Amino acid sequence: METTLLAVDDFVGISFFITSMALLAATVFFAFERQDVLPKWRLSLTVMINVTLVAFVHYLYMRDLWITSSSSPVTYRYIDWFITVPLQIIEFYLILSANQIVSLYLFWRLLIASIAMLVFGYIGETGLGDVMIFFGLGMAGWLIILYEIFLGEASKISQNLQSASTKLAFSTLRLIVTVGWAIYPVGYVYGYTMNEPDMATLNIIYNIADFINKIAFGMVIWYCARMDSSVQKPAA
Ligand SMILES: *C/C=C(C)/C=C/C=C(C)/C=C/C1=C(C)CCCC1(C)C
Repeated sequence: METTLLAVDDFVGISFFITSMALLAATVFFAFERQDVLPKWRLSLTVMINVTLVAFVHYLYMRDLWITSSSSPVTYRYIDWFITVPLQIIEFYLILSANQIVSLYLFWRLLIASIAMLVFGYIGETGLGDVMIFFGLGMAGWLIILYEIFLGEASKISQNLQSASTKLAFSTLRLIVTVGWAIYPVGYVYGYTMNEPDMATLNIIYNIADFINKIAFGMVIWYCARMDSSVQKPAA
């Protein structure tokens, strides 16, 4: 039956709803917690507040588009990603540079690789270019990021980190960018290489991925910031 409300069996719509509410809760949480950490972590938390807030607003639009028309909100989705993914990638730079001087070239390499990954993904998903060729180009962008954080300059800098909490933040976020981010290309391949493009499954997979990669990513930064801040507080 045609409905403009969330239907009980609309599992894609339900997944949009759950992720949107979780993003709202995460935004409020990070905003309050920001006051209670050492100043050097505050910029990282401010960036996370932006990530979850911008994503929350996009989820309201994506959710409505899906619930009212069952169409895949690909443009809203990519506008969200174009804002939030570079912000998350910048977190690596912020975390490293809170403790030592880091070259600005590293910042630009990470930024450009993440934007390239998304531009190619958008071209592939919207049919502006061949779906598999542009998938491959998008994969190359992600692999450049992985190279940078596992073998390149970012990884070398992280080996010299003195602070245990910063070390933990770097290595856990790196794990999220490897395992958590891998969910997206899996969704893409599943969504577009079936006999019929499967937009319901694609959107459920992307919604789960966004839940993990935005909220857990922020929680890792928050946890490490708190750990650092409580260690350095004078005893009461
Ligand atoms: C908050 C949103 C996040 C963290 C989105 C991340 C998106 C990706 C890691 C997308 C990756 C893709 C590839 C690696 C290949 C091409 C297709 C994409 C864009 C889905």
